[in-house]
Amino acid sequence: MEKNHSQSLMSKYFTKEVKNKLSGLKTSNGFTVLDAVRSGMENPDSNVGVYAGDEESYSFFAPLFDPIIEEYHGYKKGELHKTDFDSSHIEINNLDSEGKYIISSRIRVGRNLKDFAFSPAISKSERIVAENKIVAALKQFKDDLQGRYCQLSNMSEEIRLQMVKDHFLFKKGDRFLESAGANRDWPEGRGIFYSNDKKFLVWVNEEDQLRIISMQAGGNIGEVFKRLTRALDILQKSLIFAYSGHFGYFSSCPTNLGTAMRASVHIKLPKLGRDETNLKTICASLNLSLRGVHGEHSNSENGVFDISNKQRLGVSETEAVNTLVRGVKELIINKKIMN
Ligand code: ADP
Ligand code: DAR
Repeated sequence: MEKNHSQSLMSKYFTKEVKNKLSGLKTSNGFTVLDAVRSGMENPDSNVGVYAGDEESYSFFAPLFDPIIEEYHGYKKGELHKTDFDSSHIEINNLDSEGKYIISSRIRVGRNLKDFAFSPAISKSERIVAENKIVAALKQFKDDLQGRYCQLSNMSEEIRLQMVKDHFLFKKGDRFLESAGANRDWPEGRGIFYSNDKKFLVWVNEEDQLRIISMQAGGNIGEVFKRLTRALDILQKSLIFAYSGHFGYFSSCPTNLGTAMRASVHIKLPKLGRDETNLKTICASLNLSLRGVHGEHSNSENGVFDISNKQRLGVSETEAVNTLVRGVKELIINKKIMN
């Protein structure tokens, strides 16, 4: 296979030796290493470039996945993942009590059902079984978490586009997911649950089988975290998630292993935002990711950016949130935003 001259972690670690070692291996879902690297091969601008088709992918193709995971998360073989949902450990609850900088706060986790193939390898029938199991579990939500589930196949294009515009619904699978095979049978078996106040959402069968999301206007990340924790406590009473002591919660993309948590703020960076390269460097120094207002691979609008924790594996949930808390504190309280 020709090296595709990209800067992705896949192109760095999918050497001829690794390819020869792993070719011919197939997981119980029929997933091969060429399936795992297809997205990065077809999209040379990928940052990572690999996806797992199932839990087995991470062990069958460890010579490829392990160095990518170590470089992305700084997490080594033999390490044990840690969990902490104790909200009292969050260092600052409201990151912007005066409402000067932060438009909205969101925390999401990814989850996949134990013994199910992930989005790149799951069959249409298995995806629908997963959807039905998840929708049944969503019916448990009461009070502020109570809401409704809408299948994408029954949603008008107008409503779908509006929900994407309002940052609630996932976009139609991007080209990275398309190449990975995650968009097969679109939109069958996919949908969104949202609470009546739209502060709690669950995406079903996007990149992972569940994306469990808590979000609200303003900077009160502590409230967002507590709502998410309550919802997870309810869901895991009836769903068993793919998990291991080393990898934490399994995800189709290795960047989302472990806590599978991305805590983000939409924040106004009027001056810093003028030099996005410099801003990206500042964020990287704070172990933060910089995205546009419509998520990954989108642009900022009117000086508003999506800033979030980069590392998800080898940190606990509260440590992931505190990375965001400290980063935002650095940006706001040290007045970097104003200079
Ligand atoms: P994910 O967070 O699930 O990895 P994306 O980065 O693509 O996926 O973001 C998904 C959607 O969530 C996008 O529409 C994005 O605008 C929205 N979003 C992310 N963070 C926030 C936030 N802090 N406030 C409001 N919307 C957000
Ligand atoms: N765009 C792919 C995936 C990177 C991480 N984002 C996810 N999983 N949504 C890339 O390799 O750049």
